[in-house]
Amino acid sequence: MRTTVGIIGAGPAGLLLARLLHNAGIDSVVLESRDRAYVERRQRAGILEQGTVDVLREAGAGERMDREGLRHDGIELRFARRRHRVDFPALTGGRSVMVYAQTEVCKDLIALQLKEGGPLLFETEALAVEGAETDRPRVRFRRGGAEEGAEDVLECDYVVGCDGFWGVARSAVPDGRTFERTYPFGWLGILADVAPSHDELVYARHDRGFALLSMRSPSVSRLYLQVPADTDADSWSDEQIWDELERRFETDDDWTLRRGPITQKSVTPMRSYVHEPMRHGRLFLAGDAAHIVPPTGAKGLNLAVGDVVTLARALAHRTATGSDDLLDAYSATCLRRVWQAERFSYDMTTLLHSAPGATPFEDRLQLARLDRIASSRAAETDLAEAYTGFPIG
Ligand code: FAS
Ligand code: PHB
Repeated sequence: MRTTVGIIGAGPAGLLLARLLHNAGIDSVVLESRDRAYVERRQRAGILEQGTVDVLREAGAGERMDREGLRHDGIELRFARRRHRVDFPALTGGRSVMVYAQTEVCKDLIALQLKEGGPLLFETEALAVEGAETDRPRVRFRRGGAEEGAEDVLECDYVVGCDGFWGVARSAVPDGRTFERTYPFGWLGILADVAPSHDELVYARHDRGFALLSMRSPSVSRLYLQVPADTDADSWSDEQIWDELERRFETDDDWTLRRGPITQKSVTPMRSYVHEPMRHGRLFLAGDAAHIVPPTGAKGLNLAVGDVVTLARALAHRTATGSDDLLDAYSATCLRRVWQAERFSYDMTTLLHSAPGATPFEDRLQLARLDRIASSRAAETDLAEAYTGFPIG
């Protein structure tokens, strides 16, 4: 098989890249190890920055998002029974975010790809990237169901690793540098068939631990609880989960948490991770294949979008002008934005989670930082600008 751009992984990074390349008249092939149903059902991110919303619209993939997505103009910070709303448009000159789940973004991009785009091969596992230093890099892969050993090769001009944190592409970048922080806690996340108890997201800092109220639609709530990293989701009964959420969202007014049937629960580990560089010869890394952020800043999906927008522009520029300038600048351009998102996600995580062994002094510092955000327009603006999204390079 032969193509211009070989893309490993049909998560949001790989699917959006294929779409942007298609719109630029550049052919690509996407290899995805899982089946379509799995990719479309995998619960992950829920918040789209303004920049991501604009990119999906421009790429012709925003129609259902605009119909079913929920535009949010703010979030609520909750601490010490206090409530403080952060008004995004007022603090950022009009920017907001969209509640539209990653599952839905992937469904929309898959439908477009299968209708208009190049080959999207599900149940096709990439085994290795070879020849990244040459001008004919290859991806060795195995089709689903192929008997042991039956391998195939995709020959390309460029290969892009959009294969997430556990993918194969990153291992084809020799002597990379990695920067990592793991956290001694994770998130117990639930989906519940009950109308959200608030019309915007609520980030709660509580002595018992962090809690987040989010949503998937006017009738489906998505909520998270900070739990020890090694927690088994099934060790929490549904009642225990609702009781604990109620405690952590407590306020001085009569706000109440609606309960309902929990349809899904899982524990997500928390990690900050960056791999430098994001390019080796004709191999490029994008999204979780190169960097991971804890979800407290709602940055994961949006960073992946920023990477592939930058890469698609560079490949289109190369095709149009023959110049490698933007390709050569790809890694540095993305890493500048990645480190801002790492910083913000780390700050939000340490601001809102109670670290095991934290001293009363550290607890007071967290409350003082939150009080500062609630009483200083400068501090609030910094959070609003970061949350609604750093500019795509
Ligand atoms: P993805 O991991 O989404 O996609 C990579 C794809 O590559 C997958 O489909 C995988 O099957 C495929 N693949 C892997 N190896 C392959 C191989 N060898 N051959 C072929 N295909 C291969 N972000 C938030 O903002 N909020 C959240 O609540 C949130 N929750 C998350 C929960 C979890 C459990 C995880 C892991 C991430 C979460 N994130 C969240 C971050 C998330 O949104 C990621 O940033 C986003 O999925 C990144 O997209 P991709 O880079 O496309 O990687
Ligand atoms: C989600 O809706 O899944 C979500 C929202 C905001 C976050 C993390 C997850 O910070």
